[in-house]
Amino acid sequence: MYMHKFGSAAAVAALTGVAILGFGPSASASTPGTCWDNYENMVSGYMSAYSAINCDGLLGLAKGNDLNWGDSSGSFQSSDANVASSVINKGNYSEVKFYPGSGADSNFHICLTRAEGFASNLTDDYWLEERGFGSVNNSIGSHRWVDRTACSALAV
Ligand SMILES: [Ca+2]
Ligand SMILES: [Ca+2]
Repeated sequence: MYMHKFGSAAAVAALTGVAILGFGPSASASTPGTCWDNYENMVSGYMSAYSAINCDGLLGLAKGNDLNWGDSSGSFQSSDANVASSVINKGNYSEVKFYPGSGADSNFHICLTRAEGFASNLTDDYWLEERGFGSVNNSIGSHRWVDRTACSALAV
């Protein structure tokens, strides 16, 4: 009987430990240094890009396409090209397709779906999801809104 009680107490302690560990991830989601707050506070219908990871350093917000992030017109201009390290898609209907360089007509791309919402660190992403094609980080030069069927590679 004594041994049985001891066993129960140990089991309770183990369960408590699991519960505490389980609370960790949801607690960290509301701390600074993530894209969650940026996403929550952003107006629906737009995409946005940031110069640093975790959606720090806003480069611009766009409701439409910008086929050249390095020119002097549109939502992204001059020094906005080749510096983005995190992105948000809070569009109402479409996915955002990113390209290296200007023109937004390359086969090389990565898409950010509305379901994904944001990519908080583009150093994890590669053009066409192939490491050999190079990192998406600091190399986005244009974007378009597209249907899901226009995407073969998705940002994570
Ligand atoms: Ca950057
Ligand atoms: Ca532009």
